[in-house]
Amino acid sequence: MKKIFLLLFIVIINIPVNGQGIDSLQFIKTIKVDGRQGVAADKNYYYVSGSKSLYKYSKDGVLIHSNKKPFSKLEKEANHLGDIDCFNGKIYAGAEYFYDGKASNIQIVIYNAETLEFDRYFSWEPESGQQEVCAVAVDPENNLVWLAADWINGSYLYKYNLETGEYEGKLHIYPVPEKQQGIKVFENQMLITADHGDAEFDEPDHLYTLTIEAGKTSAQVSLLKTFSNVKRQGEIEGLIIDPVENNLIVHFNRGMRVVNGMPIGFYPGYNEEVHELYIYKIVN
Ligand SMILES: [Ca+2]
Ligand SMILES: [Ca+2]
Repeated sequence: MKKIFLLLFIVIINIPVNGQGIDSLQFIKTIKVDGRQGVAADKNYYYVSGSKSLYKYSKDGVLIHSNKKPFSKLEKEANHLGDIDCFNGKIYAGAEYFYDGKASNIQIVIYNAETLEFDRYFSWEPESGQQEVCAVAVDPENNLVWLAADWINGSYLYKYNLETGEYEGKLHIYPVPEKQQGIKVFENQMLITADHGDAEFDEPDHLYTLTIEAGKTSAQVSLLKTFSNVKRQGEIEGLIIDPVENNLIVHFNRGMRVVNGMPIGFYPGYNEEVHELYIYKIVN
């Protein structure tokens, strides 16, 4: 009897909790936006990042405000923004100076969500081994800001103190989603978008998840969603959870042919790249 009880106990504590916050997603609508990199949200607004711009939208898609010079007040030169997050009236962005296939000046740049103006920044720790930045996610529960890297080596997520900006270590993730583009902390999960579906062959992109556990140096990644039903396969980018509506919002680009990372024109029926937010209801 004792043995059976022990066995049962082991089985129960080993049930994987990956994806526990999201059982399924119901598509609601899309909203067309400017900016091809990422998305954030607060109570009243959506925020979208372009490579060199920030936009603020009402939740029905009306442009409220933009900042077309997000690097003008930086101490350390940057020329690229990735996916963004929003916390406590601030927009957190991963920025870098990208030139000739190499990134430098990796930094977490913090903007005022009301004005989209520069507020302050945290510099990256080069000893971490991080070689570029594609996304940032705020994790108030663990007092962290997480950085993701996709281009050279996506094996780790990097942790910085939310208050001081001090580097606090990295999390080894496996198997590694290829071409990571966005991250978001939701409950005790880290959600990761990966642009590894090749639009040339109509392949879908994916959403992954892992469980954040304090003190663990590694985490197993699980598939959460395959985006088969988008208007046209393209590039998945950043993501966010709407804190009021409990919606998942995923940013996609479509229409531009991108081969080996280089734009080479448009697919039939397109004369510009379309940037959209896909909005899904989270069903627990
Ligand atoms: Ca985001
Ligand atoms: Ca893709």
